[in-house]
Amino acid sequence: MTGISSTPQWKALEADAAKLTRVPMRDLFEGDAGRFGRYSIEAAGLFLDYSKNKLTDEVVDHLLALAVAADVEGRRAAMFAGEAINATEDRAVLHVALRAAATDAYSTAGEDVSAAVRAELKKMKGFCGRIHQGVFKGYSGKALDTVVNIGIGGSDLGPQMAVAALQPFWLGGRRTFFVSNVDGQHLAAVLDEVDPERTLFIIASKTFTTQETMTNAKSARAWFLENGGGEGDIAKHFVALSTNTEAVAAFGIDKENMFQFWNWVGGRYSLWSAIGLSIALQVGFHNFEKLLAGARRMDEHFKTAPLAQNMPVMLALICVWNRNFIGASAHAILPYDQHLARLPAYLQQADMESNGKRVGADGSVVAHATGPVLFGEPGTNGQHAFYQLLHQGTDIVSADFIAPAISQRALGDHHEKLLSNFLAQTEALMRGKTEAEVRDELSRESKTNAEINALAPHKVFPGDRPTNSILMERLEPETLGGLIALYEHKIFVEGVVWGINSFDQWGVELGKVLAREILPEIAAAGEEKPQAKAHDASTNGLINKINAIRRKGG
Ligand code: G6Q
Repeated sequence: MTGISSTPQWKALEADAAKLTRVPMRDLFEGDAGRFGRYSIEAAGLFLDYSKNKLTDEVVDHLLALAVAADVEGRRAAMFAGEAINATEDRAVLHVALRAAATDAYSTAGEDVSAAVRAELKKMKGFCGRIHQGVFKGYSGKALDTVVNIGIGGSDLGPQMAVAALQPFWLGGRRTFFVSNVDGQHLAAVLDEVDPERTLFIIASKTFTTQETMTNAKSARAWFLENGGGEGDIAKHFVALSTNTEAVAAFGIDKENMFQFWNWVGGRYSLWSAIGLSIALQVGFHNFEKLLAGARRMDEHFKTAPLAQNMPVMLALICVWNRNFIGASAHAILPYDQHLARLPAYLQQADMESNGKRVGADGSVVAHATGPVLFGEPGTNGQHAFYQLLHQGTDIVSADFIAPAISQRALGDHHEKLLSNFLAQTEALMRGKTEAEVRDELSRESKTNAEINALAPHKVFPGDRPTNSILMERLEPETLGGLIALYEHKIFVEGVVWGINSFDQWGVELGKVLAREILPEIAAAGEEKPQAKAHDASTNGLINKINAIRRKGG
């Protein structure tokens, strides 16, 4: 589908966008009492209002026709059927199987995967039980109440986001830390906080070859051995989450202490697998099961709801509309819940690693824009930082506002204030403030004409900034599961429309290879190195500069 932009459905949307250029969104609301009802969907404990986008019924019809032209339904069926839709890696994409009902049977390449998933979940449940009851003990006989999850990318961002999001569900007395960066300061700071006798290290790596994770894992093991643990105690304090049994064994982790997953689970789609062990340990396995159940509800909805009432499909089509026809090059994720502070970072990977692609399935360069730049911060913090650009910048930035109607931690009128800000922002972004409104306001403040002329242009808000609002009753394991699955499927649908493979990530390889080449050129502290010559002038110059500093400072 590289040629989606030459289809009549695409052309119809271009014509729609041209027609709507001079129609302010506020006019679309005027005299259309049904707009909110027509442009909202409820599913899996979530409510989506997409009416604050520059949409008309005609646009929605054309977007749905585009989804049909791109064969969204066919590709969705192929994903659920376990076909190798990740063609460049020749892999199925079956994270939905990780949260399947006990009666579901998923398979790929003629092989049932559901039994293996259930067996691994059972193993995780048993392990969580033994840790929580203090049966699985550390080397000195103490219960393990602290977890350090060592992983990066997909083996870090998902569990870290979910553990933070579910803070009200943490089991008393338990702590979880996440170490990802190869910068030794990250691990060192965490090791300062933990007691070797009571700490379980989870080495989370699908491949078990990732430089950052292996470096951190080896340093953590060395620290453990230097701080009271013996070689024979490693099995009591180190477990692995991986698909690579041999590498896990070579690291010295007992096969019994390895929780496996499979190559049909993409890293950034893996928090539902063994990679979620840190979540289950921190909030209890029953809550991890609720997280899976929430995602399963969204899977069911995605699989069965007609396209026009399908939340992930509509969210994706709106993103396509804003990206390709309204000209939004960036998309903000704005959760109005402090516990969702890591959601923007998590979705940044999920979305940008999946849809930051420029080549279609047939290998040719696509003729249209694909994934936008994603960023975000929790509200209301972002309001005092980057919202200025959202309201009055020269670029259109679309945004998702996400909020629970009821806080898990009600405190005075904090939540009412939070929600009023959430609503005010989406209203302001949609309506804006016209010059006439600004002038009227300034004259009521008794400003002179000269003052009004000087100030008015600065106080105009163009409006027409597209937003989606996603509500839930409370942020809890089920709704979090549904929310994450919503975005997973949304990203998939966008990729289908854009004709790209959302499940590979070749773009991260080049830098990794070059870093391996450069590593031996970096001086150890105090070491004299020959001048670097193998690279471009900038890279050579920087290596030489760094080495000169390190030689003197060593
Ligand atoms: C995710 C990516 C990537 C991956 C990390 C860690 O989809 O593939 O972020 O998760 O590079 O990889 P390992 O789990 O193999 O260490």
